[in-house]
Amino acid sequence: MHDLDTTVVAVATPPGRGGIGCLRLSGERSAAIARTMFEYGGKGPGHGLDQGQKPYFGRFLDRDQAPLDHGFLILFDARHAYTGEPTAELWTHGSPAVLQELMDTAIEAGAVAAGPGEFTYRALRNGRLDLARSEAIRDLIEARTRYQARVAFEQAEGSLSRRIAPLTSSLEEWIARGEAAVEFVDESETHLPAGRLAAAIDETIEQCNELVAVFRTGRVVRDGARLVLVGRPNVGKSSLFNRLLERDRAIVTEVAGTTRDTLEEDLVLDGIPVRLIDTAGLREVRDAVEREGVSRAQRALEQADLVLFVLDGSRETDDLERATLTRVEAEAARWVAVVNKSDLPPRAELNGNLAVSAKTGDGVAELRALLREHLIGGAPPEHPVVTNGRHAAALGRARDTLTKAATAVKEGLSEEWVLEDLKQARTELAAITGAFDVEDLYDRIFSTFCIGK
Ligand SMILES: Nc1nc2c(ncn2[C@@H]2O[C@H](COP(=O)(O)OP(=O)(O)OP(=O)(O)O)[C@@H](O)[C@H]2O)c(=O)[nH]1
Ligand SMILES: [Mg+2]
Repeated sequence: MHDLDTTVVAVATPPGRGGIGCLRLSGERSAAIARTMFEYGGKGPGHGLDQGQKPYFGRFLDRDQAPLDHGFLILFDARHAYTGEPTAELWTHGSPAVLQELMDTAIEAGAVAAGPGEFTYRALRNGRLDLARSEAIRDLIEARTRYQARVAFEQAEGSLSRRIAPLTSSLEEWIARGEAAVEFVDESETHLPAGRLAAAIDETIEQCNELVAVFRTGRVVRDGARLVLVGRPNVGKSSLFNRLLERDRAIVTEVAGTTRDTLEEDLVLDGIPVRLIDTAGLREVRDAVEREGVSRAQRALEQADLVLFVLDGSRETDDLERATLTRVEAEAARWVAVVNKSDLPPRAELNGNLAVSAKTGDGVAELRALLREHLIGGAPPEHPVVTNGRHAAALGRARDTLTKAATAVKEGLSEEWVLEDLKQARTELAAITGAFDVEDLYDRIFSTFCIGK
């Protein structure tokens, strides 16, 4: 991959049949190759076409120059193309046979089959996108919900890159000053003003911290969350599971201990993909099956992004329930309680918890809102700009290195020391947007793209 001198070709539309399919070429020879495969106005291949980004309607020709399909050819010059190099798009009918034949024809004419993400990689190398924005394009393609798509789109438009840029440029400036200070060590006016440097570092640390904190919810937006229903037997976990899924998935009976295994289903909660997990009621076990069920529930509890602790409002709280709560408090990363069976006369204290009825559906809309709030904060004030673990990890490392630098400044250590840390922090931040040429990083990232993008 990554020989930029070639002209690459790929089918950009997904595999399978559809109304329309698109074959895309990028590279210096893309127009020349596309012209040999296209006949416009019955005047022979390539006649009368210019690079004007307008669609020409005509016939696509196969390897033997026989007409195979009709459709549109669009030629883009480098300035107007996604990849920043001459591009041709062939819009055919969405027939895998036609697309395959045209792909082979293009290859015979000198194009090379594109690897995953190769078009976006070219866009990056030609300065059309930075790395964070390229990754956002991948996230946009992979988005399962409108909310995810919107967050990814904002990042593709540069929402994260705009936050990183001032941090890197402030570091650059201090690095330049630091280098001057080291170089002209005898000239006192080049010494770094420790107070201002310390303030600048602290400010950058704070910004990194803010962005790392965003990732706590940002991660959930991009990758989804594990939401686990936990509680003592018979409180209505499976009933709530079914209610949230809006279908009759789990077995519900009046017998305590109905659910024995964990059950997992996907659910979209106001745009956030959620893996919803029903578990066996936590209790003293009587046999091996129950023991396994309870230990699976326990594991699910530990791995949850959020635990929904279900109580039964129609029964007095007892020791078992208190023991279950203690367990949830100790082991769940985050949890929220809900009191079920609000349609029955209440016996237990609500203690400010939300009351719902899995039976009638009362309070379930409020429950959804509550869960969303616990997963990604309240009504979306601003979309999270950090949703990608790679970015969060780099920000965390930059912050840690800057913390070292701040200590060095405060302890009056030599400028060389501070400089090393500043440079390392800059490298970490720059790797987010790919401002440095890091081939192996590119390889890792672009291999996760689909072909044709
Ligand atoms: N009145 C009323 N009954 C409910 C409600 N939710 C559940 N139930 C009943 O409570 C009993 C237990 O419900 P399940 O959903 O099986 O409870 P569970 O917590 O999954 O129980 P285990 O799987 O045994 O741990 C059933 O008889 C349900 O019909 C509710 O909101 N109101
Ligand atoms: Mg159950």
